[in-house]
Parts: sequence; structure tokens; C-alpha cells
Amino acid sequence: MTERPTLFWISGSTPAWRVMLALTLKGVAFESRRLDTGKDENRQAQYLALNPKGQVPTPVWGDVVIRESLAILGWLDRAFPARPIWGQDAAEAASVWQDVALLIEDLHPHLSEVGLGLMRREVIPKEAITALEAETDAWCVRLEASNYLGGTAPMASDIWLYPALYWIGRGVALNANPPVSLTDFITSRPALAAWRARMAALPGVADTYPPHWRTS
Ligand SMILES: N[C@@H](CCC(=O)N[C@@H](CS)C(=O)NCC(=O)O)C(=O)O
Repeated sequence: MTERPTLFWISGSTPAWRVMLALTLKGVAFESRRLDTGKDENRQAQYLALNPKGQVPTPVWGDVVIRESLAILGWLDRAFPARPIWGQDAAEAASVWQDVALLIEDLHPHLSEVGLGLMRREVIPKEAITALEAETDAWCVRLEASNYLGGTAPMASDIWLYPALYWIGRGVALNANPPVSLTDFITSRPALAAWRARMAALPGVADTYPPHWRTS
């Protein structure tokens, strides 16, 4: 077994960012293997042997090779139990899972519709924005009551939400005339803005920001 896991990732991939964030928050040192999609590095036979879909993230640790970001977060907590991200006990674990399931079920469809629309520079239906705002506001109520969705420390729910929300900012940055209400999507929500700043200030988290977003 090699000492450190190796993480294969692509800059700007939300699932890969999620796993990098989990490794960072848990303080697990890892070898970073960024793949360049422009060079089809994720389509080479050697990588396809690890991940037949040619997708990221894929961590490799000795014989252990895992696909699917949520499964990876689950594995990480068992393989590296210090600084848990799925709660300290059974009840907390259920609560974190519940939040992750609800984020995927209730928030993700709206985030995807609006985020993808922005990325593709499409006209986004007003109802889609209203639905995203309503769902986001419901999560803000939670963040008004505690520092993190996970309570006093970030959990898998926070790890899921942090990169996902950057979709909106990234999409806005790519558009000449983005819908006005999306330009201050985070800053107009003080609890969300404070949470994101709190997350960003945790050791190493700022370094997980997709490198190519800094320049293009
Ligand atoms: N459900 C997977 C999704 C993985 C995924 O969609 N990865 C995308 C980047 S966001 C990818 O690797 N795309 C490269 C490709 O398909 O060529 C997970 O959560 O890990």
C-alpha cells in the first residue's frame, strides 16, 4: 500500500473538487494527478483501466480504486477516520446523509438547470431562477442557525454544497449579460456568503479552487 492516495482530477470538475476538498479538510495528504482533457488524458488506455468512463475523480490507494465522488467521500471517512465528514455517531451520520440526499434531490436540479444554462449562454427561464432562489433560501435558514450545515464543523453536506454553488459564479463570469439576480447570488444572502467565506478560510481550501478558472 502506497503511503498517500493519488487523486486523478480535472480542473473545474465539481465532483473532483468535492473529493479534493474532503481530502483537504480531513488533512489527508495526496498525490495530485491533474488530467488535461485538451490532450485527452482521461481517454488514454491507462486511465480507462482505472475509470472506464474516462471520468474524474478517481482516487487510487494501493489496490483500492474508486469512482463516484459520494462513494469516495464514504470511503475516505472509513480509510482515514480522523476528522470525520459523515458525523461522529449514528444519528449525526444519518443527519449528514439526509442533508446530502436533500441537496441532490431538491437543490441540484435547479443548480444544474441554471448553471448549465449560464455555461451554455442560453436564456434561462425566470421560473428556473425563482425555483433555485427559493431552494437556496431554504438552506440559508439553516446557515443562519449554525456555522456549517454539519453544525460546528463542515461535513459531507458542506463539501457537496461548496463547489456546487461556484457553478453560478462561474456561469455569470462567462456571460456578457447574465440575469441581474444571479450576479449577486451569494453576496445578497449574508448567511450563505458568511458560510462560504468560513469554508474558504479553512486551511488549504482556497488552494482547491479550479486553477484554470483563475486565468480564463
Ligand atoms: N457521478 C460522478 C460524475 C463524474 C463526472 O461527471 N465527471 C466529469 C467531470 S464533472 C468528467 O470526468 N468528465 C470528463 C469526461 O466525461 O470526458 C461523480 O460524482 O463522481
